[in-house]
Amino acid sequence: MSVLLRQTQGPILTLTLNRPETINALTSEMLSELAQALAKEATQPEVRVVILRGAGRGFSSGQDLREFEGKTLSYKGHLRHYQAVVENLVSLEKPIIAAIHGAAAGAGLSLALACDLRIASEDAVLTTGFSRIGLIPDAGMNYHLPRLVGYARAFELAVLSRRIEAQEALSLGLVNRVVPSAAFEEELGRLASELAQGPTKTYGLIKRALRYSAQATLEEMLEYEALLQEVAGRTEDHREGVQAFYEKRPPRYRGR
Ligand code: T3D
Repeated sequence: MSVLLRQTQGPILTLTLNRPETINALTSEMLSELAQALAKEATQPEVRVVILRGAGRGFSSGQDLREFEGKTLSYKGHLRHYQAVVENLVSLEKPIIAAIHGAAAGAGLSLALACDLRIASEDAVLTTGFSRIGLIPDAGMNYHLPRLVGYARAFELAVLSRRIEAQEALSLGLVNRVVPSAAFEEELGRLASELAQGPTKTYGLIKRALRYSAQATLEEMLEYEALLQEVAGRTEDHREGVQAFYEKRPPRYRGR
C-alpha cells in the first residue's frame, strides 16, 4: 500500500498520508510522494480544491522519529523534503484544506499550517512538539505560526509544546472551524464542494495576494492588487459572475 493515497472525486483531489500504524509519521518517501502529487495531480486543471488528511486515527504525528535511528542525520539535507512540500502547498493556486482529526504534531502540524484552511474534528489535538525533543520548529512553522497567532502565542506554543484541544485551537486561530466528530466527513465534503464550485482562478489570485501581503508594504500591496485584478478581471468566471448578477441567478463558475 502506498504511503500517500491519491483520490480524485470530480474537482476534489484528496491526498491521504497513509501510515496509520504510526499516526502517519512522515518519512522521506512520503514527503517526496506528497511533493510530487502537489506538483502533478494537484495542478491538473480539472482539480479545483485539494484536501490533505491522514488515514486512521490522526492527521500526522510529525517526522518519523525512527527513520534515522542510529544514523547521523544531516538536517539541512533532510529538510529539503519538507521544503519541497511546503513550497508546493503555498504556490499551488487552488485552495488546500487540511482536514485534521486526532493528532497533528511537529512537522505534521507544520504541513497543516501551510495549507489555506484547517477544519478540525472536535477530537483533534495539536502540538508543536519539536521542543519536546530539543529541536526548533521547522517545515515552515516559524513562518506560519506567528502569522496565525501572533509572536507571543507562537513563542509559548513553540517553547512549551503543550497539547491544544480543538476548541482552543479555534480560539487561537490555528484552525478555521471545529466540527463534531460525527459530522466531520459531511462538513469537510460540504466545504470542499463549495470551494470546488467557486472561481478557482480567482481563489488562486487571492492566495497569491494574501501570501504577498506578508512581506509587502502597503504601497507594494496596492500595486500588486492592481496587477492581480487585471488578471481576475479577464477571467471567464468574472464575466459569468457579473452576468449572473444581471440575470439574478446563481453564477456557474468553471474555474477559469
Ligand atoms: O529526527 C528528525 O528528523 C527531526 C525532525 C523532527 C520534526 C518533527 O516532526 S519533531 C516532532 C516529532 N513528533 C513527535 O514528537 C510526536 C511523537 N508522538 C506523540 O507524541 C504521540 O504519538 C501522539 C501525541 C502523536 C499520539 O499519541 P497516542 O497516544 O495517540 O499514540 P501513540 O501510542 O503514542 O502512538 C501510536 C504509534 O505511533 C506508536 O507505535 P507503537 O509503539 O504502537 O509501535 C508510536 O511509537 C508511533 N509514533 C507516534 N509518533 C511517532 C511514531 N513513530 C515514529 N515517529 C513518530 N513521530
